[in-house]
Amino acid sequence: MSKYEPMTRKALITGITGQDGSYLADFLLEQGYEVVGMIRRSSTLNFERIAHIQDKLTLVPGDLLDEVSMINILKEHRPHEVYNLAAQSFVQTSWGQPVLTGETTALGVTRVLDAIRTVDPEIRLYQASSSEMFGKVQEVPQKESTPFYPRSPYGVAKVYGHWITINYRESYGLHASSGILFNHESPRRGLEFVTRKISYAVAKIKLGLQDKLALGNLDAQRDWGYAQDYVMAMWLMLQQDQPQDFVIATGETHSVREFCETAFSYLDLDYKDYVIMDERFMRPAEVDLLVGDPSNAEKTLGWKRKVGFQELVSMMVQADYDTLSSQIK
Ligand code: NAP
Ligand code: G4F
Repeated sequence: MSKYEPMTRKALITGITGQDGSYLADFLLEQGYEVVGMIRRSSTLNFERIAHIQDKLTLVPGDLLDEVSMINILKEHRPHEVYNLAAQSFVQTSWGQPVLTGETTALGVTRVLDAIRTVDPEIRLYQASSSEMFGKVQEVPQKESTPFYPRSPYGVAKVYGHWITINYRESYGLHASSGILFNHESPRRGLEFVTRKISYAVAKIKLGLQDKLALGNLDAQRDWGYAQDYVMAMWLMLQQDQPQDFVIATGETHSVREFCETAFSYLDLDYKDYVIMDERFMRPAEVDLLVGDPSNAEKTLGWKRKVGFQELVSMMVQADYDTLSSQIK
């Protein structure tokens, strides 16, 4: 552990209303941090994931598209650590909204970095890089040195965010690190991502609320971990003396078909009776196989995932089943 121990530690999280932002906020509060969350203006509140801790957070308006808002937040709240988790994070949407994805997921990182450089270059930054940068993989398993070959506007934007973080680190000496996180899921995962789409559908089918589940490519393989395990790695990176980039993964890969099999069988159903193929969910370019090598993070950070594939799937199906059951009572 580093000697870096400010008296009252304060962290700013962008993307606090998202899956990872909410788990990271839980974790940092438990560590005794004062947590500031940047939220973008919307006509309706979407605080479902942080409702249980809302009174412990300082929520401030801002947007990755607007550097002025970030400069003002940094000036007013003076965090020691910034976790940049905000992004247009859904790969499929990135083909329909490539410019917005670039503005947010790519240039948004420059705005965060530059706001830090301008206001206080001592602030430590975590940047949410992604295994989607490996795309058409050049090596199996993927590690920190594996070349990138992104296959979506989202993946391309993340490569930009990754390299601009390295560039600001090397140009200005910022303590800025990227976590190359492989897919991580939870009961708080957005309903459009395939794991939650499946777990939610399985629960609905079991309860007689849905007949079929329409999916795209069942053969894609992903290295799926549990989001709560992964946010700890983000924090560990910022506690190191030297900034560095790390792959965070389980080291195992499973197909979408296998996820279906496991999720349906958890509630004694056979996925073959319910899953149908739908062209609308196929992608213009697919990432066929992702599997990460987390050995550097395990050795250097002392990080290790706790939850495995079977436990993750069961947890997600059970959570959706419990929620839906209580709603129909
Ligand atoms: P998520 O649930 O989709 O959350 C994204 C967050 O970004 C939301 O809070 C969203 O706010 C916010 N946001 C979007 N556009 C913004 C803007 N212009 N200004 C400010 N905030 C904005 O994503 P996640 O799964 O938690 O992922 C967190 C980060 O890790 C993302 O950068 C993602 O790309 C990256 N990542 C995720 C995974 C994964 O498997 N989950 C893997 C690798 C990397 P609203 O609530 O207002 O929409
Ligand atoms: O769940 P997904 O949408 O996640 P994807 O594309 O792997 O991206 C996620 O992980 C990235 C890390 O590698 C993050 F950076 C990113 O922000 C996001 O969190 O799709 C997973 C796989 C894909 O191969 C997709 O083609 O599932 C396949 N799939 C098959 N049917 C489907 C569906 N995906 C979705 N969303 N919906 C389907 O019906």
